[in-house]
Amino acid sequence: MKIIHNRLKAWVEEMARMCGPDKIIWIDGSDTEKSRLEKEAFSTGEVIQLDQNKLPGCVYHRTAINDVARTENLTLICTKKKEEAGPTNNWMAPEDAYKKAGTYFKGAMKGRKMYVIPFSMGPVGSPFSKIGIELTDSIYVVLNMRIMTRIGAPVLKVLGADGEFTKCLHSKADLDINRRLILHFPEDNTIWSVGSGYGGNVLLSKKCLGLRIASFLARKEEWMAEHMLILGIEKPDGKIDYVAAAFPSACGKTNLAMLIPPEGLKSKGYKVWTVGDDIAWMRVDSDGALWAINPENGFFGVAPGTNTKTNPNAIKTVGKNTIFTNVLLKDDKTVWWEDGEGDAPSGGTDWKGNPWKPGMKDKDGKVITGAHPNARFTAPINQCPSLSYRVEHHHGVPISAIIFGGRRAHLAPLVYESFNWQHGVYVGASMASERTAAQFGKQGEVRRDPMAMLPFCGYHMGDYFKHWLRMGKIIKKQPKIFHVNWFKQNKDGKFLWPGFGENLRVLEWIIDRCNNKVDAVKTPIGYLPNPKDINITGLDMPKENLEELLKIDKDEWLEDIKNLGEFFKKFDKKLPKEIEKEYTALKERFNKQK
Ligand code: OXD
Ligand code: MN
Repeated sequence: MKIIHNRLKAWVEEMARMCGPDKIIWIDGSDTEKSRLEKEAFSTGEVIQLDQNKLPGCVYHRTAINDVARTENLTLICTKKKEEAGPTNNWMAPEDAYKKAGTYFKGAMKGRKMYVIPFSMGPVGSPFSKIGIELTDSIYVVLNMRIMTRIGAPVLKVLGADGEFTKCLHSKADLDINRRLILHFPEDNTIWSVGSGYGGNVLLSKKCLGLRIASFLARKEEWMAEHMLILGIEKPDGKIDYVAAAFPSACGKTNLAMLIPPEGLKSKGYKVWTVGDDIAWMRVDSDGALWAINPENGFFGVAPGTNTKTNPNAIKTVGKNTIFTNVLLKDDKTVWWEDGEGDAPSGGTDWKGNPWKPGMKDKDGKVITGAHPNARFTAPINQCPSLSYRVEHHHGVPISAIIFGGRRAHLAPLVYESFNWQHGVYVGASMASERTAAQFGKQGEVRRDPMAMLPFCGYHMGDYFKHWLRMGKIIKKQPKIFHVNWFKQNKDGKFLWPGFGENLRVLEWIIDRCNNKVDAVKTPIGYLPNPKDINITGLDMPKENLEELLKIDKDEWLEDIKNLGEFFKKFDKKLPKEIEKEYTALKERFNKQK
């Protein structure tokens, strides 16, 4: 490949001098290149080929045992001023960070190849898109980036001789957790990741560029980079409304993004179209509306828990051309994971590479799972049966509603609508989720996670709230803002709402509100549905559940508001006065209530 971009060439050479690879290989994105890389990875065992009849184009990979999830404590924002990163990010001065990581990168690629991956976030050449170049010593990373982004020669062509790009450097180095760092230099448009091989730390397009660097650029350039899925809801009359929804990790975003309408709604003609499951980049277009693209081109989804009941479209999506990471490898060279398809196989090799049988226990009597709870599939978006026809559209889709959500056993009702944009920003800022058994920490503990961006905002969250408020002034046709909670429980700890495909019934109300089709009840927290307006026909759910789901408990809310107040104190003077105002107003609305 002839490289005409001198700045790019010089940067690659400089990084190569530091990392010392034996060879530099420019990735063109072709199929021949893919076969060559796979063959090499099969020969070293980095990647294992699966049964090509049952799982055509699929491969398997195991990460190191201590390298199975994002490491937030080793993830840093490196801005000149500490204040710019804010109280919710880890920070290091750029000079110190480059120096420290530089010692880990030094010679780290000796005996290895350095792959240069040009990638586009968003459709190639779209005015919504950004270009990144990732340098890596991992074939696994190259194969993943092929699926997760649009890569290779067409991207370099758009970049031209002088285009802007995010400089992304990755090396597995020695996979030593004590020499692992995920560094973001937003002021330099640069990411350095060293010492890890886990997707969220090393597919630098995803959380690193897609959210942390992008959120920083978005503030500067007046757009929004959000941790949101995007889906289209087609009504029987053929009109499609698009929504963008933010949920903290482990709240079922991928399932919602690929939702299949329940039979009753499907037969009426409802359809759901998937645009994205994790990241939305949104801009105000010339019509004054907010338009969103999915900057990614694939899914990096959690495998355990994914089955034909929870997410049939995901199961269809991962049937070919998919990379499975840290799941159970069956003896017949297919894969399985807990709460997946069918019963556990009689045996196989677990995610650690050990022989496995169902029911095996460790020395403390704990069941050994075949797949790691954070095992993943990497699958091309165009294999999703519910794929929206607009994914390659350069301006994406117009957003009618923004939805925030969390996992709350009590407190938050099934759904409510904010009074206006400013109140909606407050609702997003007050988002929280309770820890599940799958997460580290005390179960049931409330974790505040504004807009689901706490681990992903590349700058001070107080300034981020300000940016949201400012965007409200720029967007002429503002989407309405909602909050949902699929996880409310009764006194016996049973879920009140069936969830999954049935969530479309709630989305239906949301879309009706956006199109001024239904009234709502004004409450201290926002507008709630009249119970009759949530369509529950054909749903096997006691009627009282809906009442319970729409109930607001004043004491619970006042308690939660206190907890939120403590959280907001973190932002000190940077908490916008508009958010403070909304906080006080909510308290007053409750206190005025008899
Ligand atoms: C993810 C996450 O992996 O949000 O998408 O943690
Ligand atoms: Mn995510």
